[in-house]
Amino acid sequence: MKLYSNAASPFARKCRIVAHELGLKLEEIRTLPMQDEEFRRINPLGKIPALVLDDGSALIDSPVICEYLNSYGGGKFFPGMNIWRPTNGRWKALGLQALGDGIADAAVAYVVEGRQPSPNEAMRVRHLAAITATLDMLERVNFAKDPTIGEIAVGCALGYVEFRLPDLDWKGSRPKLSDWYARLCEYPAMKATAPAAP
Ligand SMILES: N[C@@H](CCC(=O)N[C@@H](CS)C(=O)NCC(=O)O)C(=O)O
Repeated sequence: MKLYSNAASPFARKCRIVAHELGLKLEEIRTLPMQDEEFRRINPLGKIPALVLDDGSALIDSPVICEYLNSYGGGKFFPGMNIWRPTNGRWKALGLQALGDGIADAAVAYVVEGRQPSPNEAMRVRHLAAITATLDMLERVNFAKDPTIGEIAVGCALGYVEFRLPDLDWKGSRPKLSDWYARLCEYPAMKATAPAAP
């Protein structure tokens, strides 16, 4: 299996963590999607990550890829259904994944906008508001002891914020979240996939 990714992407990192935890070998193909029009032959949306399977078919979007890798490797990152308690099991994990991915989406958009010749500051303020309000919400979350895809997505989003928005002091006013994140960062899969310049 080939994973189109780069070392900075919080979305690709989710896939790399799931693969690492399940002992799955991924051939990583590094790309800068904004400068690689050829890559649209694999993902017409032009976004990483994309996973190309051995039969040549491609999966896109990190939630889909992570769920595929989880099934393929017999993992437990996507808990079972529990229709009676949406704050438990699968729905909690998927809800947390949406929050983590949402922070990552806003943070990537914030960074990309900041690199424009004339950044739209109103848009950047809006992205920042999404990030800080979601961090406030996460301060009130009880995370699972055994990380699910939700904890992985939140961890990758926080890692990206730390890497690309180092001046955002999010830890001081969110002690519970920052302690939990520090513990999560001790996992070998987190250490092996720390973000770096692409
Ligand atoms: N929903 C997608 C988001 C992927 C995404 O936004 N990837 C960024 C890199 S971190 C990208 O490829 N951006 C290129 C572009 O938007 O043209 C996922 O979860 O995989």
